[in-house]
Amino acid sequence: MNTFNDLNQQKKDTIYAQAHEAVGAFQFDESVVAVFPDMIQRSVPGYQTILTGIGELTKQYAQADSQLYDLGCSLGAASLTMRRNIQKKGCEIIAIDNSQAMIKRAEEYLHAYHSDIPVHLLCDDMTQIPIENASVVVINFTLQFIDPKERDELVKRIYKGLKPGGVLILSEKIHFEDQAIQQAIEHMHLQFKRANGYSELEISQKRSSLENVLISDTEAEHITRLNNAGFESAGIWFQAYNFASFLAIK
Ligand code: GEK
Repeated sequence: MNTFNDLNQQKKDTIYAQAHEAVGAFQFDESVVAVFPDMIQRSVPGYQTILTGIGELTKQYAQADSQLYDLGCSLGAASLTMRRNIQKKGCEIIAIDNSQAMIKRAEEYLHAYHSDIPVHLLCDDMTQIPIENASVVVINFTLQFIDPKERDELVKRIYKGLKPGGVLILSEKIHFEDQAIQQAIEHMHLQFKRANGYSELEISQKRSSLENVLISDTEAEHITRLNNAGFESAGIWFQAYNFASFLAIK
């Protein structure tokens, strides 16, 4: 059977391999879509483990006759793992991304596998769509791209749209208040990227392109936001360096 990676034939991310005269703000366009699985796996430590964990949490928390959301779905990796692990009847998945190029390619991935569980792919802004009758909501590395002023409201709407016992799984790049810890862990992440074949030029150009585009929060800011939204139980279930995944239970 084809895997998520085979389908994209592991096209290598070389977007920042050559010097750019001016590095523009990062965009999820055709060039990124073409190399996305390679890019995310070489840049985000623990990405595969998080996908496996999303599958396990789906087994535990998906409820019969409910909706599961994948907000900022990119190529639909989280939707695929949720779809494989749903064990209850009457579930459907709603996967949303505001990049038309991502949604187009996600459709190809999702149709390459047979399943009776419907996945509705929508090209839309995740801050604008209704969330209702939800048992599992996944935001895998996307809240960090949402305007910080809109984050509290979005998490509140997710809380309201969840059924009792439903969960939000939120994965994010985080930063640390303590500067020594921040430096040490950031260094480890840079080493991870170097070990995965990224050059100094690629690392520095990518960093410039993400400035003011990816705005991270601290662990405490995330937990406070989740608690303020109404989640009494919220904590980290996985962390690799400065990448963490939170579980919040309604
Ligand atoms: C994965 N979850 O592989 N509304 C909808 N989508 C958005 C918005 C928005 N307002 N802003 C950004 N995006 C995926 C990985 S990638 C993470 C998610 C990364 C989308 C954007 O188009 C992109 O596809 C995705 O969020 C972020 O599990 O590249 O680091």
